[in-house]
Amino acid sequence: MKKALVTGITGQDGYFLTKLLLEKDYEVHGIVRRNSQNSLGNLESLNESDLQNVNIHWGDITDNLFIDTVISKIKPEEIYHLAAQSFVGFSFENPKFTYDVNISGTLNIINAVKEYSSTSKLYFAATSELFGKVQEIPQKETTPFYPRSPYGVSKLAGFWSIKNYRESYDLFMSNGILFNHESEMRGPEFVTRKITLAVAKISKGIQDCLELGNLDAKRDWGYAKDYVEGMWRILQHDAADDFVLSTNETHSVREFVELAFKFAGIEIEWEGSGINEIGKDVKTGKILVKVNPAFFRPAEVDILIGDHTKASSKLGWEPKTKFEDLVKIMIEKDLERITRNNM
Ligand code: NAP
Ligand code: F7E
Repeated sequence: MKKALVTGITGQDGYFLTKLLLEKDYEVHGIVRRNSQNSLGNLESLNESDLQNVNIHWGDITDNLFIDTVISKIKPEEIYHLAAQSFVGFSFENPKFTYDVNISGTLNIINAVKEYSSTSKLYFAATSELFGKVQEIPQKETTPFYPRSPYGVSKLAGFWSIKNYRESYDLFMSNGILFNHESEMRGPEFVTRKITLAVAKISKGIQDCLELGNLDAKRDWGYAKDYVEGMWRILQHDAADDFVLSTNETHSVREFVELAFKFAGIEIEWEGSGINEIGKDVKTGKILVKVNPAFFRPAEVDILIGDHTKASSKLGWEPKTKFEDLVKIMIEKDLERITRNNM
């Protein structure tokens, strides 16, 4: 039985990756930081038998003694390093914290592999935020980086640390440059889930209006379940390397909003522009969407669209879920949750 260690196991990707690894008969170990509720986050949505098969190690990735101990004890065949302060907006307000977790925390993992478990294969969760102010459309592995946030900068340090350790010490360390991937397990502060939660509540009459920032931002949005399959394939490849995973399509926040309302049975139309733009219910004329500049970022990533040709040809990876299906999955799950909680 192969052993895998997952950092960030309580997050969105941690949930889907754990399910995948258990299906593939791995012995799964996960790092969870202590919290006052002893909460296992998204892992609590696993069925009971799956949850019992996950070995939890309580600790923080910024604690190098803890990381050294865990990695030297388990010596996993595969390590998926997903833990991060992953919210771009928050990184502008808390850059030092973001650097501590995303840079020092990542260095702790990389260095522990070098010192105590050099045969472990390591996956690092890099990101399309490395491309930031894009230098090329679409973005692929050779596109120059131009991060636009403390989060992006921190992930750039992680990306290059992986590459540097790989080249310096001949270690199997790979970067997954993943474009946005979303799901019903997505944190509520990210724009897709913020939209589907609000639309579900609005359609059930328990919220009046949805306030958003930049409606024109465009993202290459895929489904997280498809992307964790790509992470696994990256570590099964015969050599460590860097791979873009994307859908190769881009859509605006505005399009996401329209579709989410459509799947909840509400047609909206837009009026005005800039901070005065509003989205109205076509039938009732009620204002359902407003722009709130509080959600603008000091520097924005205007457009992301990937090119996953390398992952397709070398790993046989393809995203399976189309944009419309992703929005439908998310809104249906939030409608179900809201209905259940109301009853
Ligand atoms: P997420 O839902 O925010 O999960 C982040 C995970 O990291 C959570 O389990 C969190 O634990 C954990 N964590 C944060 N700080 C930690 C610390 N100091 N010590 C231990 N654990 C810590 O993120 P995600 O969407 O699953 O993304 C997974 C990874 O991929 C992240 O590194 C993210 O930056 C990267 N990424 C995500 C996307 C995307 O679109 N989702 C795209 C590209 C790259 P708590 O539950 O305790 O908060
Ligand atoms: O923003 C705009 C916002 O916070 C998407 C992380 O997983 O993907 C994610 O980062 C866009 C931005 O994700 C609101 O300005 C408008 O342009 O959902 P987001 P993100 O910043 O793209 C990358 C690949 C990662 O690596 C990250 O870890 O939507 N936007 N109005 C808004 N965004 C939010 N959050 N809230 C709004 O009200």
